[in-house]
Amino acid sequence: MTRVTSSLDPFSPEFRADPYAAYEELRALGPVVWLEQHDIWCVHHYATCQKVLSDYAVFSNAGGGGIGNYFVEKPWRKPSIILEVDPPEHTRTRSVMNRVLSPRVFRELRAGFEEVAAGMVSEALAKGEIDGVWDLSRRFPLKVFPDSVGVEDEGRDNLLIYGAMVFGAFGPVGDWYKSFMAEHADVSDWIIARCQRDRLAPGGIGQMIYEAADRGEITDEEAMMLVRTFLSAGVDTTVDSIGLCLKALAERPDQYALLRADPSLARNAFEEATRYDSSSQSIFRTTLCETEIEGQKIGKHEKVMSFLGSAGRDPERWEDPDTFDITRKIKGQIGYGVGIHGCVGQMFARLEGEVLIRAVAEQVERLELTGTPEFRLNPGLRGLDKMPMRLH
Ligand code: OVM
Repeated sequence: MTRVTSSLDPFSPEFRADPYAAYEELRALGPVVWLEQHDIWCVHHYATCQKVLSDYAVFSNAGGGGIGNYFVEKPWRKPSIILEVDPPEHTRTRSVMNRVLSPRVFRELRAGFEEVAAGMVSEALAKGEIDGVWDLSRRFPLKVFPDSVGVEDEGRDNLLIYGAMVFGAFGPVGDWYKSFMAEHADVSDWIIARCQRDRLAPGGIGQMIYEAADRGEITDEEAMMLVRTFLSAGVDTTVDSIGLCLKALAERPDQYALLRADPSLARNAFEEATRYDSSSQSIFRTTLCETEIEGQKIGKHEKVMSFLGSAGRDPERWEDPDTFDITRKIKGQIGYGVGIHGCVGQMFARLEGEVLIRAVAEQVERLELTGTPEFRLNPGLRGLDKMPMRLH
């Protein structure tokens, strides 16, 4: 069987301007496509994404979460000990994280999050004319997330810069990325310093990771690395998800009216936004051996890009996939990934998203976009840089 190839480049400005048109094109080509611009495979249907992401014995994470292939090239930083490892190593670190991120922790965090969200939304409302990114979707996670982990106040912008480095490294290393890394070389040091035991506030989630080290479940070095995971993947992701949810709501006044009438729809609205326009559009696996997907032979140590963003729009799985419907029965969306590597912080993200969106719904009569939202150009995440809006 000859392989199906495409010249689409998922990292190009054109693709990123409208990924959903490109996904439709890819889905029409068949279940597995070779992207000749990058010499990688991709899958873009719900069923094949699910299959690839669930089969960790063949589709490994040890080759790196981005396009870089750690089986042939050196990683830009020490690989993550949870994202970029396979079982059995993964099982141990993941269970430490799962135990720390318990339902009880989120129950305890909720009231504080609600208070912060209410305050930020009322300040934004008083301003009237806002940047939805700066005043809401960036401001809220950048406060509550480091507060919860136990990272000090000073210099928190470094979290956004580091997130941009980490997710930027998921894409091909181009000029933008090289200059960005050179400009921010010291940010990694800032982050690693904040991952140390004595820098993390008592009672926070960071300290809870070190308590697992005290119990002998992991080493101190591993605890440091797991805190690094929080500071790598915990901020930009939620900033972008909340921003995209606000954008979807602002673009669909009918949907916002439903939410305004019943703010308890906030959690479902955020879940639907994660299907409709996830901040994580793609994630990579690397084959450990020769294999086959839907009849397509794939060699050993090849990269496979799973388009989560396309899985969310697959008409074989979703009715009216291109319609943003906050009342949709949304079980099973894979915007957080799926399988053993499915986002470990997803309950954190859902809590942040629900609480902020709900606070908006409770206070704001109507959202009005006053300019075109601008996307930022990070290869690993989809999100906004600017969203001029008026709150009524
Ligand atoms: C990590 C990490 C970094 C980026 C993304 C991610 C999607 C994890 O450091 O563990 O998960």
